[in-house]
Amino acid sequence: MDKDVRAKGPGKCPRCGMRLEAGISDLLEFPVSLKTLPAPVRAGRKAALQFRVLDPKNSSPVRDFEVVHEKLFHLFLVDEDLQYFEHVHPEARPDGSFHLDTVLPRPGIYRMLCDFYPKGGTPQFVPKTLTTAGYSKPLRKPDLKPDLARKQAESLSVGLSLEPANPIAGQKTLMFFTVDPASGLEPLLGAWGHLLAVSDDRIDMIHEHPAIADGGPVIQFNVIFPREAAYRVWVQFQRAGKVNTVAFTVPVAQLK
Ligand SMILES: [Cu+2]
Repeated sequence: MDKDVRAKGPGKCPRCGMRLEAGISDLLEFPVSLKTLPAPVRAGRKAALQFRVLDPKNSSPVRDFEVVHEKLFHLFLVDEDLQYFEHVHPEARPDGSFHLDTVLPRPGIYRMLCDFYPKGGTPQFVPKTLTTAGYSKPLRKPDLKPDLARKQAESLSVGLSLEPANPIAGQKTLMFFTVDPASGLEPLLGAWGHLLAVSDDRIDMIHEHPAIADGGPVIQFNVIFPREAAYRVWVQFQRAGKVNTVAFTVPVAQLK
């Protein structure tokens, strides 16, 4: 039986000929192994990162992935201070692994969010951690001050208002981003925007797409911040062929 074979309607499996059964994929976590060259990675030098997704049932490498937002694998990379941010797409190799050549700018502990959808599984968001060579300082929290001020990026500026104004952990926060100018706004990787929220202790990493957007100036994301923390929130919008990335800091309180 080929568990990874999917069809929209009834029929036979193209591989083994068995009748297809209706079903819902089990919610399973797919582990990701990360190898680097060199190991460990040295800050400021070229490094190659190799990601391999493993089948949780038999630990064999997964080779088939669904395309999500035009890519097979999205990777978000942030540093300890939550100042450095990358949203990149490691290249797929025939053996199912994904490769990225990068330079991590400074020594430290980097957090990554691997976002992919194994065929026959469910969408996966797997965080990984990488420490640069020789770095031994204890884990620390960056000192993040609330920052909701309008930001200027390459081809537009971005404002942010929140509802409720003081977000509560575990409850839905509506985030209204207002872009100026809005003319020439374009979808970026199949969405009107991309959002990554990371808690100041770097435990929570949330990747969201707009709940409401139509190419106009207001782009609404609905986010549930899981815990009381300061969250660094990056958003990306494309206008006139340019990708704009800006960051805000949103304090999230406990329900009183
Ligand atoms: Cu996205």
